[in-house]
Formats: sequence, C-alpha cells, structure tokens
Amino acid sequence: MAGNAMSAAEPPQGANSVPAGGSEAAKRRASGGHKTKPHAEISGAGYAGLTAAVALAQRGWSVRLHEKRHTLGSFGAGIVLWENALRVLRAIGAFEEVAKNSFTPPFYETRMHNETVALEPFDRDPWATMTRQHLYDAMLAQARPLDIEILHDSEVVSADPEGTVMLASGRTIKADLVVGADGVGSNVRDSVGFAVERNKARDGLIRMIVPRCRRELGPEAFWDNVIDFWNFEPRVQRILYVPANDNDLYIGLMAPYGSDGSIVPIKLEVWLDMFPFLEPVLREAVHAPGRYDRYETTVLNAWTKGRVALVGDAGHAMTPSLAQGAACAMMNALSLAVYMECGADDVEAQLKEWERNERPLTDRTQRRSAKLTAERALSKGEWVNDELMETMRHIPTGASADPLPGFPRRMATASQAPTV
Ligand code: FAD
Ligand code: 5PR
Repeated sequence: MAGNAMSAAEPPQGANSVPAGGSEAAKRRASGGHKTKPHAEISGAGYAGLTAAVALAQRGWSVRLHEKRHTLGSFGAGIVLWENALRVLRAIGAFEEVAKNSFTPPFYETRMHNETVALEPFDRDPWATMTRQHLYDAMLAQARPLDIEILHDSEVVSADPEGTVMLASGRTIKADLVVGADGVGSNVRDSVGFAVERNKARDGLIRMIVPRCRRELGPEAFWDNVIDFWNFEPRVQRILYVPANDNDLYIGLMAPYGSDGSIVPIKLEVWLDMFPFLEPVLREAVHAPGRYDRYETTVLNAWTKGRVALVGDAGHAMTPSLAQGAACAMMNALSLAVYMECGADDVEAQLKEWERNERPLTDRTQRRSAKLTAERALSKGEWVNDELMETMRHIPTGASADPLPGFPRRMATASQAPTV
C-alpha cells in the first residue's frame, strides 16, 4: 500500500494518528526546497525511530519517518523508565509532558512466595512508571512542529548501504542516512545483511493494562509499590505489579515458554491458585488484551554499514530485566543524531565512530540483563548495585548532566510501607 503523509491539513484519526510536520514543510520538500539540508529516511516509528527523528530534525536534518502500521502508537502496556531515559526525553523536549502522567512508586518491592525479600526506595535514582501510550504521545508531540514527515501504512522493504530505501509501495528513495529503527524483526537489518546472534530465554511474559483495583485490593499502602511477586513453587510464575498512574495498573505475567502460564487469554485458575491476593486484578486480566512475548537478546556483528545505521531493537534487543531496552534505544538514537551533526559528507566515518564509542555500554547492558533473566535473579531482590545500575546512571551523549527537575521524587505513603 502507498504511504500516506499526515499533514496538518488532515484531521487526526484519533489519539494515535496525529499529524507531524506541517503541510508547508511537505510542500517545500516536494518542490526540492530542502536540498541544502542533509536528508534521513527512518524505518519504524517506535521509541527509537521517534527519538532519532526529533533529534536529527533538531540538528537541521530533513527527516522522513516510515511506519508500516496504520496507526501510530505503542504496544506493550506499561513501561519503567530510569534516569538515562528521562534525560533523553528532556533532550528531545518531551520530559515535562512525560513526567505529568507518570508515577513514582514509594518502593520497588520484591516478594518470594509473598514474603518481602527487598524494598528499594531509590532515593538516589530518578525513575518513573507510565503507560506506553502516554510516553509515545508525548514523544510524538515533539515531532509535530519539526521538519519531519511521518508516513503511516508505509513499510520499508529493504535498504542498501549507499543510502537507498525501497518501500512496499514500489517507491525508491535516496538519502544521506538510513536509520533502521524497525524493531526486532527489522527489514533494514535483514536486507542490508548483518550477522545476527539470537538468544531466546526460557521465560517470557504477558503484559497488560488493567484498572488499579485500589479499593478491591485492600487498604494497605504497599499497593502503591512496584511489587515483583515471584513464585517458584509449585511452578515458576511471577507477576510484576506496576502502578502506572492513578488509574492504570501495568502487570507482567511471567511464565516459562510453552507452559500453561503463557496462554492468552489467561487461564484464571492457573494464576489465581498462586496469587489469590491479586484476585481483583486477575479477574480484570482475563478480559484485557495481551500477548505472550518470549524474552530475546540479539547481538549483531555491526550496527552500521555504509550510510545505514541500526538503532533500538533492530540492532540490540535485550531482555527487560534491567528495564533498559527502550532506554538504550533512545540513548543510541540521540547520540546518533549528535554524530550526524557533521551533515551529509562524513556520514559513513561518523557512523563508525558512533558505534565505536556508544556501543560498548549497550553490549554490557545486554549481557547483564540476559544473565539476570537466565538466572531469574531479580527474585532475590539483590540487583541494585553500582555495576548493574551503570546504564541507568549514564549521562547520554547529547543530554544534559543537570539534575532532572522534580526527581528523585517520592510521591506518597512511604512512611506506611512495611519493613523487611
Ligand atoms: P519497536 O518498539 O519494536 O518499534 C518498531 C516500530 O517499527 C514499530 O512501530 C513497527 O510497527 C515499525 N516497523 C517494523 N517494521 C517496519 C518496516 N519494515 N517499515 C516500517 N515500519 C516498521 N524497555 C525499557 O526501557 N523499560 C522497560 O520497562 C521495558 N520493559 C519491557 C518489557 C518487555 C516484556 C519487553 C519485551 C521489552 C521491554 N522493554 C523495556 C524494551 C522496549 O520495549 C524495547 O526495547 C523498545 O520498545 C524498542 O523500541 P524500538 O523503537 O527499537 O522498536
Ligand atoms: N523489569 C521491568 C519489566 O517491565 C519487566 C521485567 C523487569 C520494568 C517485564 O515487564 O524481568 O520481565 C522482567
């Protein structure tokens, strides 16, 4: 299908499908008026693609962003963002809007068989929970006033190192830079040809948004915490309970691949017999849309080839144990734009520099996260240390080191929380 430009002249088709860039900008491009600007084609309007688009446009690039789906939006229910991701959001101008409808629970609690084994206040480390849609909308709002053309129903079929992208519509476009931000199944990656090492974990999870059920759950203050409920007996099942704002609860139901716990819609009895105290939430979860995703790590021989750069899950998908997949996607997309301040001439050399300097931290993060996942080590609640927090505390290239206004924040009820 042909790509459809969203111009300001078209009415938005709902919250997920809003115009970005203006019709004036589109007209200028159509008449070739952007020739002095270096030009980027980006495949995939997820968090990586949006960050790259905004950061490149902020640096004087003309940008076209292709999204294969009909609506712009985000799959995956809720998300936890740490300080590094919040810093990237500030750099692209989305921090204040994101912070508004986000939450910071008083504690990050870990329970084994419903006994508290860890209770982390994170007094030093800014973090926030939110729905993915809220995060996405705030990022998209930053793209709107910039010189970015967003096309929905526009699938990138392939690309080549000389900077050409081929669309499903049959159209071929030449660019100074091609960004493959098209997720773990990236067409850009697979068509350009990178060696991919894939590691699937034994576990995966179903993610959903359900109502907070605050009253039904009970009066205890701990229902405002993130609570990572692990059970190893009689079988391995885990519920990650994450208040995302006043109304929405993000839950991740983890179970081994192929087990009864991986079935969607969830089988109530499979979860209720191990987590009876979450009954109101589980009854909601039966009807909530969700999908089981097996955890996966992908490591590539390179992130760049010629004028092509891969960013986000296309280049470095990781398990979520450290909650750093989207954070690394955003960091690498921002730093990519910083390296592209060179303009069109030096793109290939600068991409190599970008990968050489920026990649090692992501590599370490992937390894650490995969190890935690493989060992189901979050169940011990002992993952908070300087080594594992390295990525969260990293100042992203292109972001300010100034403290984030309002963070770390303590929102409520800390004094009523249980003691370990
Ligand atoms: P995606 O989000 O996959 O976006 C890719 C986009 O490209 C999509 O919109 C897709 O439709 C589009 N697309 C695909 N192919 C094409 C094509 N050929 N042409 C055009 N468009 C295309 N990270 C965190 O930081 N914190 C967390 O708490 C966290 N929790 C997670 C929990 C789970 C269970 C999982 C699996 C991941 C979690 N992550 C977390 C990681 C995070 O979700 C991903 O790393 C992040 O979404 C990657 O963003 P992306 O933009 O690279 O890819
Ligand atoms: N941490 C977070 C998360 O969303 C998940 C995990 C850890 C913030 C998955 O939802 O280990 O599965 C995890």
